[in-house]
Amino acid sequence: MASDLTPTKADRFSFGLWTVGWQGRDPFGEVTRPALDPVETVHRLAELGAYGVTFHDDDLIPFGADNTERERCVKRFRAALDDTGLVVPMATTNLFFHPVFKEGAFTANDRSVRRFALRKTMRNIDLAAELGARTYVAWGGREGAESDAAKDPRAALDRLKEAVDLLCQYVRERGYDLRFALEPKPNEPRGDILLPTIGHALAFINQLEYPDMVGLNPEVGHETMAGLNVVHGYAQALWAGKLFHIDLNGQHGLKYDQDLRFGAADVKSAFFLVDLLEGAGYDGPRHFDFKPPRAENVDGAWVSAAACMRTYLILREKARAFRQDPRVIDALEAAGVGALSTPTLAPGETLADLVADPTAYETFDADAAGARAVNIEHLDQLALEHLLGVA
Ligand SMILES: [Mn+2]
Repeated sequence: MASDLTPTKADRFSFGLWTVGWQGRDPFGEVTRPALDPVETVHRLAELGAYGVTFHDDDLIPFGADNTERERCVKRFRAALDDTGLVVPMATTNLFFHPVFKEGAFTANDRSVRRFALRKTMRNIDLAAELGARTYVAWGGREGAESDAAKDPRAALDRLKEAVDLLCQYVRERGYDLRFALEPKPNEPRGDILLPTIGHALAFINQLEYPDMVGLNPEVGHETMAGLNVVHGYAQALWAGKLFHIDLNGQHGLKYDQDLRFGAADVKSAFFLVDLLEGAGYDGPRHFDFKPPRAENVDGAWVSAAACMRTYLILREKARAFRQDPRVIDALEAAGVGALSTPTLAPGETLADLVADPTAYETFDADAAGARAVNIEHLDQLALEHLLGVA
């Protein structure tokens, strides 16, 4: 079992430059760690067994850099990728840090800011495509408001749709093999953010000009911050064919965005999430969007990154063992879990047949059905015991 807990490129683990590179600045304190050179990050991630690295434009190229500086940054980064074999599966735009985005980016009331945000994004899409990325994430951290008087949400959604439609058009015209993944989040840094949950984002996609090009990048912590069931959210994105990319991390309930390492908070939910992803054959990157706690030094940050991958692999082992355990197979049968996959109408049966079927209603014994055993607790306890290592 030990060898299976060593990450390899086949496991498709990826990290953002901004994760291990987070210096620990928070609203109450200065940085606690030095800046990391992206080249060093690429080498360290490769040594730890990751297969991919992702970035915001500003993680790699300082905001406002001239073309010479830009070329230099990209050249060094590309050389590190070539040296290590690491790939860039995804890239994204920083549309939140600079004060220009303080009132929004694609949905700023100021039209010139919206135009700047679009151009900044297109510029990084060019680089993403050049580096082979297949997914472009859009997290609208500043696309929101603290005042319902100061932002017309319907106009904001119009402008957000306009932006995504234009970016899709750009990708099509350039011939890039790139899809967009929207990342929902309910709040922080704005008081309230547009597209706060997976469900809101799925509904938004239906209104777009090129809905096939747009899916989701759900994040464990963000759904938890909204008080929602993470596994259900990811499952609905899968069901809709929209799970283009994932952000794995940890979050204790409805608090500020904690960005803990994967599995550090709700480990049972993490277990069932890995079970879902592996069982559904999700073949995209296992991308970690977390922040090593501010109290850690640089070495501690790398311990935190390695632990994200190790925990995923442990949970993958646990999920496999759970699914293969004969007691679990019996318990699933006893709980009728598989029966839900049988359609409610019989093969060839019509709506009229259902309406005419007395056993479905007239003679159906609802009281007896109400008294049946559902056997959920035994099954759930088996999952917990697998997770606790006593199964
Ligand atoms: Mn994220």
